[in-house]
Amino acid sequence: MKTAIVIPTYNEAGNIKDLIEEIFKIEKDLEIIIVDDNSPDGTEDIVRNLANKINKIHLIVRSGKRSEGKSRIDGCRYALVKGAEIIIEMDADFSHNPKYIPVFLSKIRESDIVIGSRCIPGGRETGRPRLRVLLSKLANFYIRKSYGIKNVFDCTSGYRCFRREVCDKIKLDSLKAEGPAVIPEILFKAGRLGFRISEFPVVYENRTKGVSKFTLKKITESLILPLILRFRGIF
Ligand SMILES: Nc1nc2c(ncn2[C@@H]2O[C@H](COP(=O)(O)OP(=O)(O)O)[C@@H](O)[C@H]2O)c(=O)[nH]1
Ligand SMILES: [Mg+2]
Repeated sequence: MKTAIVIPTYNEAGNIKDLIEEIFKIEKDLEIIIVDDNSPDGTEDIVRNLANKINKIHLIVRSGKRSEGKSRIDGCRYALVKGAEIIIEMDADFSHNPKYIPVFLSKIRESDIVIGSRCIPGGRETGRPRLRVLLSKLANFYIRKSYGIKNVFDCTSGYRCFRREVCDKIKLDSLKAEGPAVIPEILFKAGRLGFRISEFPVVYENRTKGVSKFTLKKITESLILPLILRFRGIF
């Protein structure tokens, strides 16, 4: 396995098959790791059927407490064990257009982390309610300031690409976040370790199938985690 794409899923039955097909249309030379949190809508069965036919598709089914953050980490851990050199992280709902995959693969040659950024010229979110976009911008601003991240504008983008050394060195077991707060947590740690981080503009499109699992609890954790880490002396 050279390049792996890690996709966390929860109730993405309407999206996952189309997304996997679309990814392989764009780039054949990669493996896809789906980390499903025991979705009640049958996402798991759809992926298992595909994985039985195509050995480049891998399914991890988690049990117990649902966690988007731990799912992302489990996916990266699996990719490392399988020997992936490059790991791309993306969502299942087509917010992250697979057309950008070749751009990640080209830009990662000169970086350790490449971020698909909504917060630099040319990048943005479309189709989302204005309030959600505003909330996401404010949260990103606050998280960036509270972690003291200076050289990255979109700290909460879950559409990004790493070299395996990044996942090796940040010690995945030490990450605290349960939800998407793990995204800036990883970035902060990688920045502190001196990894080279770059961004290029992407347009996020709002999902057309399935529903968002974004909750007040997730945003609260994203806002509080930097303070907890600071309090514990982690930075
Ligand atoms: N495994 C797993 N994936 C999740 C969970 N919550 C959300 N996801 C996935 O994480 C990605 C982002 O979630 P989404 O609902 O689109 O959040 P939004 O884009 O912030 O509205 C999607 O691929 C979801 O299916 C969870 O609890 N477990
Ligand atoms: Mg989404």
